This record gives sequence, structure tokens and C-alpha cells, in this order.
Amino acid sequence: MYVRVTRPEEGIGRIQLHRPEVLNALNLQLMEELVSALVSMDRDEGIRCILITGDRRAFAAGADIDEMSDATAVDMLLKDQFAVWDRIRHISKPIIAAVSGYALGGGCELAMACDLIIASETAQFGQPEINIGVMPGAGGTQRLTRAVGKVRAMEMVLTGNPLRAEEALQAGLINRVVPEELLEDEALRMAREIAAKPPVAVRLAKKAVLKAMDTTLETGLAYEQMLFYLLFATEDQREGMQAFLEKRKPRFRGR
Ligand code: CO8
Repeated sequence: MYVRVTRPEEGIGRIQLHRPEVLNALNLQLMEELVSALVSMDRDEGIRCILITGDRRAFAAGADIDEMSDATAVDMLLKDQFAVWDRIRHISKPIIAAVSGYALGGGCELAMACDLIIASETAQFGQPEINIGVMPGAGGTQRLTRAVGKVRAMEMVLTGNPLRAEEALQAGLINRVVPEELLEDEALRMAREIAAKPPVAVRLAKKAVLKAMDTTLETGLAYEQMLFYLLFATEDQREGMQAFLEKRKPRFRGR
């Protein structure tokens, strides 16, 4: 197994990428295991927030170069490795990437496919594919550009030079930078905070924010309104508002 799945606390699922000998290079088997863990956590009502992490040295140093080096275009097409990546987009629960060390190529793309990114001071984010004769293929040119803007994304993609954690924070690519020894705690703290929110509202809010990435303002606003109205069909809306009026803590049930 190339991933380790745990439940560190009630409501939180944790997936650790585990191919340390190759800096968690993302081969097809690892990606399939990762996505299958994500899908089963997404279906599990006991899990409200998902963490993906690597180890101290690497979140992931990219797609597995060994696995691709001899492939032809037709091999790549028939293998259709992106099908498994695409499934990450359909995970409805929030996913937090906790990144230490290298997040390069597919590793950076995987972090960007998550909803929030917490990094240790040692993290570095880059798209070095240009150095090996290719270019990003799992969202790097698209999500990076949306996150940091055209100018910075262009520089990263054309030079292959990575951003250090602090630079990535300033560029708007990641949410927080913490000392390495606090990474797990901080990621868990954020997961705990989100896991305590009303799950249906979290799910729809995630959908609405993602919608903003690929639609017009008008369509996005209409979509947001529909999801907002839909939440008035939930018990948690009643509970949340009632608890506010009664000046007590809400008890959300995910219904
Ligand atoms: N694939 C396969 N093996 C890798 C990878 C990788 N991406 N990265 C590191 N490794 C292996 C090394 O070959 C080495 O193995 P061995 O001990 O057997 O020689 C081991 O991990 C340790 O690596 P290094 O000795 O190189 O460690 P260093 O600390 O000297 O360097 C670096 C670390 C800078 C991260 C260096 O390993 C490196 O440059 N790695 C490659 C980074 C890269 O180019 N990533 C992009 C890959 S392409 C990609 O991600 C495309 C994604 C889109 C397609 C996804 C679906 C197909």
C-alpha cells in the first residue's frame, strides 16, 4: 500500500502518501489508492473533513518519472491516468493538504486540487516539468494561474523554479505557513474547526466556491442563490439560527 489511512479524531479522515524512497512520487497505483480512500471517506457520514499529507521530506515530488519515461503519446492516452485525478474534483467534503518539503509537478497539482493548503516552513511548491521536456498535465497551468495570476504562474511554469513556503503564502497559493513541528497540529486544528460546522452547508459552500473558478459572475451568483435557498431545507439551518437566537451552541446533525 502506498497510502496510509487513519482517523486521527472523530470526524476527520487522514490519508498519508507513503512512498518515501521516491519522495512520494505519484505512480498510478498510489493515485488509485489515494482516490479510492477519498471516495470512501466522502461516502462515510462519520467523516466531515479530509487531510492529505506526505512526510517531512516530501508531500510529493511529482508524477512518477520512471513510470512515464518510455511511454508514447498513445500509451499515455490509452492509460488515461488523468481519469483518476479527475475524480478528486468530485469529492464533496473539504480536503486539506498538509505539505512539508517538496510539492513539485503532480505534487503541487495534487495540493492545488485540495481545498486548503497548510505548509511547513520547509515546503516548496513548483512545476518543474519543463526541465524534463514536458509541461504540467494535472491542472498545473490552470489552477496555478487562477491562484497566483498569469505573470507568476508563467514564470513558475517556464522556468520550473519553485516558490518557498513564505513566497507561496504571499502569492495566495496556500493558506498558512507554520514551523515544521506544528504542521500536523495546525492541519488538524483547521480540520477540527471545519468538521464542527454543519456538513451540508460546508458541502454546498465548497461547491459554490469551486464554481467561481470556471463560470461567469452572473451564472455563479445564480448558482450561489440556489444553493443558499436549498440550505433552508436543512434541519441544521433551523438549529443554527435557533441556537444563535437562544444564545447557545448549535448541535449540527448533518441533516
Ligand atoms: N519520479 C520518480 N522518482 C522520483 C521522483 C519522481 N517525480 N522524484 C524523486 N524521485 C526519486 C529519485 O529518483 C531518487 O531515487 P533513487 O534513490 O532510486 O535514485 C529518490 O526519489 C530521491 O530523490 P533524489 O535523490 O533526486 O533527492 P534530492 O534530494 O537530491 O532531490 C528533488 C529532490 C529536487 C525533488 C529531485 O528528486 C527531483 O528533481 N525530482 C523530480 C521532480 C520533478 O521533476 N517532478 C515533476 C515530475 S513530472 C509531473 O509531475 C507531471 C504531472 C502531471 C501528470 C500526472 C499523471 C501522469
